[in-house]
Formats: sequence, C-alpha cells, structure tokens
Amino acid sequence: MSKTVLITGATSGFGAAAARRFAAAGWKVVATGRRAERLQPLVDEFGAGHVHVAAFDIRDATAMEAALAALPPAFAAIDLLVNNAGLAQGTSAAQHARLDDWRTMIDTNITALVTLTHRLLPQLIQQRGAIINVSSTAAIHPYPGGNAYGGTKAFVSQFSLGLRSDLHGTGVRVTTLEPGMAETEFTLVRTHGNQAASDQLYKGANPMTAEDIAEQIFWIANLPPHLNINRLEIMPTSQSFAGFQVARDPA
Ligand code: NDP
Ligand code: 8X3
Repeated sequence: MSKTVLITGATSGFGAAAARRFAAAGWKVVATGRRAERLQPLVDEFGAGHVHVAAFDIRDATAMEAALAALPPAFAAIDLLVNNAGLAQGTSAAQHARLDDWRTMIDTNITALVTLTHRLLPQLIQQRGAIINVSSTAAIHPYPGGNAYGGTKAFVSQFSLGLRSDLHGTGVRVTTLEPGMAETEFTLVRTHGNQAASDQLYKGANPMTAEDIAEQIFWIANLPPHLNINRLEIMPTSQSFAGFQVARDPA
C-alpha cells in the first residue's frame, strides 16, 4: 500500500518539487501552502486520488486543525511529515531589522512547525513514520543579516535532534535537512519582492535547484527503516565558508 506524505510549503520551491517527486513515485501527497492556485495544478497533474491539497496559513492554528480534520480517509494516516514551509524576511543587520519580520519568521519557522509536529506526533508514532524538518546552513553558520532567520533555523535543527531523542524506541525517524543556497522564491520573499536582487544573487553562482533538494528529501524518506539520517547539510559546490570578521581600532 502506498505511503502518505504531508508537505508544507508545497506552492513553491522545495515543497512543490518534493510534492511532485513523491507523487510521481506513487506516494499519496497532502500538499499545503497559502496560494491555492499553486496547489491545484498538483491535483490536475497527478489526480485527486494521489494528491490532496489544503490551502491555509500555517500560522493559523485553527485553520491548520480544520484542514487536518478534513483530510479524506485515504490521506488521513500520515507516514511522513515534511516541515518545509518557512521564510526569511530581511537582510539587514539586527539593529536595522524590522521587528515585524522577526516575528513573522518566528511564527512561521518555529511556532507553526512545532504546532503541526505536536498535532501529528501520535499518528506518526502509530505509523512508525518519519519527520523531515527543513532547516538551513544558517542554523550552523552565522552571517551578517542572518540574525533571526538563523536563530529560527537553529531552533529547527536542535528541535529535530531533541525529537529524535524523545522518539527513541518508537521507530519514528527524524532528520534535519540543512541546505545552503538554492534558487527558489526564497530570496524574492526575503527581499520583499525585489526580483533584481534575487536574480543578482543567483546569477553565475550555480546554486542548487528545488529539484536537488526534493531528491534529498525523497532519498532520506526512502532509506531502509533501520537507517536514520540525523542531519544532512548540503551546499552547491560554488558555496563555502569565509573567515571571521575583525573590527579594528582606528589607527
Ligand atoms: P519558497 O519561498 O520558494 O517556498 C516557501 C514555501 O513556504 C512556499 O510554498 C510558501 O507558500 C510556504 N509558506 C511560507 N509562509 C507560509 C505561511 N504563513 N503559511 C503557509 N505556507 C507558507 O522557498 P524555499 O522553497 O527555498 O524554502 C523552503 C524552506 O527551505 C524554507 O523553510 C526555507 O527557510 C528553507 N531553506 C531555503 C533555502 C534556499 O536557499 N532556498 C536554503 C535553506 C533552507 P505560500 O506563500 O503559498 O503560503
Ligand atoms: C537559506 C540559506 O544562506 O541564504 O536558508 O541563509 S542562506
């Protein structure tokens, strides 16, 4: 019998590519996100028996609960939760950042993620299922302007490892996936809609693609049940590390 995956943030980027990857392989897919018009093509492509879509703002716990309660019976037993919905907003240094941006990132990347995870844990245990949390290299490697975004992703990574510990003996697998630069709508969102800035960032950089990350998610999910990838950090070959910065006294 085919397994069921619930993927958040399936209207774009990693989530959309993952929804296609899993549906193409015969998984039943519950695809979520706010933009309903981006979800419907998944149903058109794979059929209502294979993809169920639910459009809601993941920060709205009531809407999330209603969407879960309304899952058709064929999609109701979730084997795999892919917590992918998330965003960065702003690239400014902390002292110039907008507090609203920080709150949006915390509400989406942390609060919504833990709410959905908490809601699905009993059935994931029952299914001996799996959780893949999409974190970021920003969780591990700080950079100027990363402030609250990196903080939210550090939470995601550490929360994942904590879940893994708590779920010891249940058979539930937990992975934190930490990608570096990938070309999606991520930078468009981060810059509040600046397409030129987004294009400039990725130009000539050979970034990863959404499909590259979807393939990693699919691979992690389809490993034999006795194997658990705890953390997977992945970057494009073109991206690496730079040294510490040093502020010097004036001469
Ligand atoms: P995209 O902007 O292309 O996709 C983000 C997805 O999250 C969209 O489907 C969006 O759906 C959804 N989302 C955002 N806010 C909400 C909300 N309030 N309610 C419901 N859904 C929401 O970016 P990516 O695919 O790149 O990002 C996916 C994840 O990967 C994020 O968690 C991001 O932090 C992480 N990541 C991205 C990297 C990159 O370089 N691209 C690198 C490392 C991690 P909608 O707007 O329709 O609601
Ligand atoms: C996105 C990767 O380096 O732009 O999570 O923060 S980065």
